[in-house]
Amino acid sequence: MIDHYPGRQGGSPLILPRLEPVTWRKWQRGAPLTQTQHARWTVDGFLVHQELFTAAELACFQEEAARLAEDARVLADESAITERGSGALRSLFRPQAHSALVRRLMQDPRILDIVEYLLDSPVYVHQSRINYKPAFRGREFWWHSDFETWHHEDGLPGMRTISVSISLTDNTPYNGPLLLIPGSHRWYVSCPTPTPPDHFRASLREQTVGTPDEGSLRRLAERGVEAVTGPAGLVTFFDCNTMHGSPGNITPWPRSNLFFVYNSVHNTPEAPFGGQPPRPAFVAERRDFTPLGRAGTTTPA
Ligand code: 6CS
Ligand code: FE
Repeated sequence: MIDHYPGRQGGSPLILPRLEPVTWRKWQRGAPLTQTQHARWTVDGFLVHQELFTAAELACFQEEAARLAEDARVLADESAITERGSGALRSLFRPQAHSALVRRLMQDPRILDIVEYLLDSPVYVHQSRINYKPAFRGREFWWHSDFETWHHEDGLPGMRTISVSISLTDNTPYNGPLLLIPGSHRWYVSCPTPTPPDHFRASLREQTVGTPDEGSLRRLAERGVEAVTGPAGLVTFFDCNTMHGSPGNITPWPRSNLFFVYNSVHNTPEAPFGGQPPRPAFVAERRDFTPLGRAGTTTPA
């Protein structure tokens, strides 16, 4: 098993060029996104879509996220991750296991059409989560490339995966908005620290392994950093390798986002490249790669 993106083996940090295309399909008339959006995706590694959903739909998503956060059965599940110190709900992984609405939303054609176009492939959900980033208690997510983790801890071989984040609350400059580094998706930052056993138990609360060194971050951030701010309902598509993070939230207003991670069916997980056993199913799908939407079954199980 050749590892084109080595890391987690000690030594010093490395910055290597991305091997896969960013966009697997050129823009053409009839594409589900504008030529400008397609160009922005290619150059920056992310794009922010306004008004993909109606205000009524957004209200349903918000109610569902609040219902899940108050369901004792859900909170007792291993997929509910709490904040260090306060015990407030930080993330709920695989919310579709508890919600028919989330199961429908994750295969909504308004999202799928764009993802399938950019990846030029049928897709399935590798991971999903609601990051609640609660008022006063929401702690930071340090800078990282999701791909670096999904490669070393879940075994995704290549970069053919897109995250879609639906903001369920207003994302202001103050309540811990998603920060993205434009253009960073084109470079793979190899992080030397070896993967500790059962690492996800700590990393989902605070990630300290698989995070880039400050020198690499300075180089990647030469074009600056972009904060995704705007009213609830923003939909941010970002490449699996776009460097991102978010500050803590000490304001009275939560910053909750619903994420779906769509992986190409041509990029299914192998043995984790970091040498540890695979992470559990609530964090990484390893069994059912049935394509979503029109490419696969049309109704959720
Ligand atoms: O380890 C993971 O898969 C998760 N960790 C972060 C910080 N982002 C991606 C994902 O939610
Ligand atoms: Fe992330």
